Amino acid sequence: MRPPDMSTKAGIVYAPHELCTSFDVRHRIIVLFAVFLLALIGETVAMEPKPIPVIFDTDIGTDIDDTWALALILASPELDLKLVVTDSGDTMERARITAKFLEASGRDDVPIGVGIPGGKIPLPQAPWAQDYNLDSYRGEIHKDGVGALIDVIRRSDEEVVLIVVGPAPNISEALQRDPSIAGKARVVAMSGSVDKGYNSNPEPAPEYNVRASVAGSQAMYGAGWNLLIAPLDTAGQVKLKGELYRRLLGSDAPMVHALLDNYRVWAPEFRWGRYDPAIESSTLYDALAVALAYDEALCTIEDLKLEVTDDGFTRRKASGNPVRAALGWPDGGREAFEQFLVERLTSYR
Ligand SMILES: [Ca+2]
Repeated sequence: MRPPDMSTKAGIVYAPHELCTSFDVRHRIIVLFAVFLLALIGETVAMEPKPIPVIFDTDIGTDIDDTWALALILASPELDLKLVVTDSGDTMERARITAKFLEASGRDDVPIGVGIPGGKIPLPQAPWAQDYNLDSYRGEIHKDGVGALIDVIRRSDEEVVLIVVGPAPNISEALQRDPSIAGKARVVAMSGSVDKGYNSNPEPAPEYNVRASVAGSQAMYGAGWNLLIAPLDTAGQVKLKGELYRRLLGSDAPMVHALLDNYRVWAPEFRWGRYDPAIESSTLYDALAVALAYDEALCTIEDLKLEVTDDGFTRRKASGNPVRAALGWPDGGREAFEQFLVERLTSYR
């Protein structure tokens, strides 16, 4: 008498689990291997960092560098662009330029918010978008851009990064309407001039974004959130020329085409400097703020206390606001960033 759960084979007694055929064994190995592979894939996916939700607050249309910055956001898988809000001057016209550029780049799903309109500011880029009908834009257009900005921050489960590359009246208005946003967002801004001015001048200057809205900047610097600035000290040195710029000229990427078309229309209209789109870019101040939103190792960053003065300077002062500032480049850092920028833009489809 043998236990009921046992079998015999050629006179030998086997327990049921020992009766597996070679097919069963292979099957088990395949299943185990599949489970292992799935676990590996799962781990790889889990290791991929989630894109950072960002809002782009921009005075696109005046200086061309905002368009380069927007292009870098689109070409950065590290970032998830939730909203573009236009800031200062004719914000509706700026929304039209934004919409045409996003559509040309295949991203007309991105919502656009029209910011608080201000006084007359030249828009040398406007002729590029004069034939564009904003009603034809596929994505949402929010007439209250500040309200849309607040909504994105409020609804986000994660910290939102505000990339601010223009004067900041929208930001001060948003902080007034809902001061709690300062606890749910951090800011990376092209803003200020700490130890260097324009063109690497050893004397700091009232930087345009600060000077154009001193009250807005004072509110942004004083909000108590994590503020990282890309001041003229570093952002004012980014410019593409030579072989790097020629790579852009030779690119067949639709976004690069739209960018260079913009640049060619803008250059003869821009009154504050002369640039030749055939040989080099203009100074690309705003692009650095975008990249710093996901890679702070690009620059040497210092913790400072800064005061925004009524005449638009950002001066060191013991009682000033705590600000993190990208004050310098590591050795070869600027050149590496310029190369990175071109690689990102030309490989984006
Ligand atoms: Ca700008």
